[in-house]
Amino acid sequence: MTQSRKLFQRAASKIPGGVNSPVRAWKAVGGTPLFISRGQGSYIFDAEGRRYIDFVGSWGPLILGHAHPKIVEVVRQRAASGVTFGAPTMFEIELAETVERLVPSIEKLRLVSSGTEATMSAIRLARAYTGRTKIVKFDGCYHGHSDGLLVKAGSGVATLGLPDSPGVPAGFARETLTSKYNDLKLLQKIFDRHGKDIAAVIIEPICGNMGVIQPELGFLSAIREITQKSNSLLIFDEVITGFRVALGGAQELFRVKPDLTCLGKILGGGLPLAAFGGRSEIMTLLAPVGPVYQAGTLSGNPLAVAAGIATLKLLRGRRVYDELEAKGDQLEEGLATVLKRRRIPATINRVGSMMTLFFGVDRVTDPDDARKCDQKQFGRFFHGMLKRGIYLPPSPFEAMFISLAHSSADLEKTIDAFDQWAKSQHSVDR
Ligand code: KE4
Repeated sequence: MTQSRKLFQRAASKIPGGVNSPVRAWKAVGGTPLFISRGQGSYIFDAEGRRYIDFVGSWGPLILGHAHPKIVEVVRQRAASGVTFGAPTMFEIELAETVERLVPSIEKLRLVSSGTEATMSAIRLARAYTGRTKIVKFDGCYHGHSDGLLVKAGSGVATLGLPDSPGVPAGFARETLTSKYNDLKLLQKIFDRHGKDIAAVIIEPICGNMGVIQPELGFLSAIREITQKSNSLLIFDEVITGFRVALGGAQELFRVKPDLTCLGKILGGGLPLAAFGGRSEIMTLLAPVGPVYQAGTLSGNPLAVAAGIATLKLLRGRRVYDELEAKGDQLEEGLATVLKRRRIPATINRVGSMMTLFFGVDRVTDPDDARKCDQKQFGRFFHGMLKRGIYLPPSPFEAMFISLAHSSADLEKTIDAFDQWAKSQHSVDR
């Protein structure tokens, strides 16, 4: 029995499902999840010491790869002077000033410890600012697990096939209206009906939680107009896309300015850090200035902030996003060539260094398309690649992430492993 299997059994006796986050249990692909002992650059090592090229990157934070020497150094240094004080530190100011420079729509921000906290708090703020209660989200988008947002969520919930989660009071779900990604007509209908009660629309500007789904041309700017017209706020959940698809996130790429933005993952360089921010007149409603309560023991934690500052500094390096685009292009090109050569029906959606391969479908522009993908084939793909030393997200509804640590040779090895798996498929099919 492998070490991971032994550890998984032990874990399951103390931790529900043996994991601290559902998607890690591999329910969507079957098998026993690997227990990871360490990471280095583009690699992770399992409990037996086996090495894999890692395309999960802890679900997005590790754009620099694992154990980047500069990140390890600043965290080590900062830890030696104390890990948390529950009091303001100058480091939080430095990070806030950096983020506000990189994401101009953010005039003020508040640091929290998870993306869930960031979106939950941004929604409370939007409701307080507008005096309205309804929120619009999009089927397939996932914004963390706060009650009001677990309504047709994507990510773990979609992977587990639970359109809503038990335990969410009906009253909460009633306040959340669900629209469809890339469907402006439906959104307009929702606003025609409820416009005056809608506090905010929250959206992943590039969906990463149904696999990668790009907004169609004009979709985001049209939402901006619709919300402006109805005096509702627009919240961009850039927990994945922030600093991933551009230094200024998806709002820089698509030139659409939201009222509030949620950030996370890369912001903390892999440590627990997230943020929500936006227009000053909205943010100053937050306690202790205004009446909207929001708090957190470890918010702005010095270690996480140190890692975040160091990460953003490295991402401001020359041509970083050209490099990430080139890596993404190399991998997409290589996989697409294999799909063609081996005549495997599939489509690839990619934005920069985030990408998803959907089997059995030739176009994915919304979650309904995504759900039609061949999930069984994805499971075979996942395990076939794992066997060949490639560690992919264990769900067809997640994004693969490429980091600056992935070398061209890593990507060629990945393409080659894919070709070998694809060839083996035909012998199986025959
Ligand atoms: P956290 O609470 O997990 O830090 O962030 C929630 C969140 C918010 N917004 C977006 C767009 C997100 O993608 C997430 C979390 N993403 C998932 C996977 N896509 C994290 C992995 C997990 O749940 O274990």
